[in-house]
Amino acid sequence: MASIVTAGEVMMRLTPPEAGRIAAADSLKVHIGGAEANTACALSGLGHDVSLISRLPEHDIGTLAASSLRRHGVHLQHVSRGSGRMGLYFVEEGVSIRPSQVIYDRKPSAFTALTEEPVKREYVQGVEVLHLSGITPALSDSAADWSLELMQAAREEGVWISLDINYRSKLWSHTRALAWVEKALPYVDHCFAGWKDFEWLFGWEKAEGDLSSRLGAYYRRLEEEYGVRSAASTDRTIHDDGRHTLRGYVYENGRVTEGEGMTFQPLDRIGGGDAFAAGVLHGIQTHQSPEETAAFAESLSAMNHLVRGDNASFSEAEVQRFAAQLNQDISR
Ligand code: KDG
Repeated sequence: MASIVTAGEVMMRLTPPEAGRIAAADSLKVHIGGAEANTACALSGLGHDVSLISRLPEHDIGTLAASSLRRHGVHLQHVSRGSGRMGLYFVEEGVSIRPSQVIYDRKPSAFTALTEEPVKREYVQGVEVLHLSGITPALSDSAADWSLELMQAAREEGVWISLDINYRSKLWSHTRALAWVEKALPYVDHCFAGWKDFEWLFGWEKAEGDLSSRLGAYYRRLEEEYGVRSAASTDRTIHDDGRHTLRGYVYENGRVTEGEGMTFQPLDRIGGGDAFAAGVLHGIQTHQSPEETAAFAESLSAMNHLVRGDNASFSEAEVQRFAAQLNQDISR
């Protein structure tokens, strides 16, 4: 299994119980999340040796977050403690036709203070994979520079770099995001990006054909223009009965593989993309075929959707049992 490092802000999510309104809440359920931390938890469950680079507040809320990550087996030797707050976000869950609502309350966090310091070379020494997301550079100018510095250090150490573009329009403007992504991509070996990123963030003209052909055209452009040799995406269809179909796409050696797709009734969709990313990274690092990688990542993401909270960890055997069980049910 690979030694992997991820970097990002650990967040505390606060949710009114039973799909209640935030404005009328008298209690809030606590979950620990953060896109990169979520991927770290999932990778650790699969047996990888995973460390997180982050900073948590000195006070007890930081201790709570640290113990949640520790329970998932994520190593915290690069998680310092310091002044600054815990990044919070409030979620009002969507129900039926009522959309969900997210309110961020995260500045100035202990993590953004960390990004004002130089990157430590030891973060990336002796590791095989660095995984980042576009959320970190969105947090501040220093975080944007720090993320590039981290990638530069990783590149110099011969580390394989994965970036999940994870564009959050609530956190930064389209112009800032695109400028950063264009600087980052030359460092990147593997990119997670959806068709919306290509068509809306990059502003590329919509390619011809079905989604697989369209993504193929975008992935090839990513490779030609930025040297990014592998990529993956998810696409989600929401059915009238509330079930979701999640389909993964994996690009390797110039070829797009479309997953079979997985249909399920989600309990909690936050963090589903981070689990998909973990499944793809696992597939690549364990030399699975693109077909196996897509199927594995779809299953892991589906399982994450069936647990309340941003992250969950499952062993490889659990994911395989889940997929086998589903196939058996379908063929009966
Ligand atoms: O992908 C899930 C994340 O969005 C969530 O855990 C919180 O990192 C987070 C963010 O910034 O939205």
